[in-house]
Amino acid sequence: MAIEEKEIKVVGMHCNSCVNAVQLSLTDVDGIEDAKADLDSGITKIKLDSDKVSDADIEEAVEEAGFSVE
Ligand SMILES: [Cu+2]
Repeated sequence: MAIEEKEIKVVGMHCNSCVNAVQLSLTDVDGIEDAKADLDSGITKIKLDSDKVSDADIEEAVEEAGFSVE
């Protein structure tokens, strides 16, 4: 277990439903404990277990919600 905080930039969010969709999709990933996305900046803070979650997992979850990582 290696809990870590990571920051990514999500592109394409335009309202609070988008923010929720991104956050839900991320916290759905096994090993991601928390995700907080900021609507204006796109900056998304993720608390994760780096033994379980790779950058590719994060990108995949964001893309599943319909957005992309910059
Ligand atoms: Cu929206």
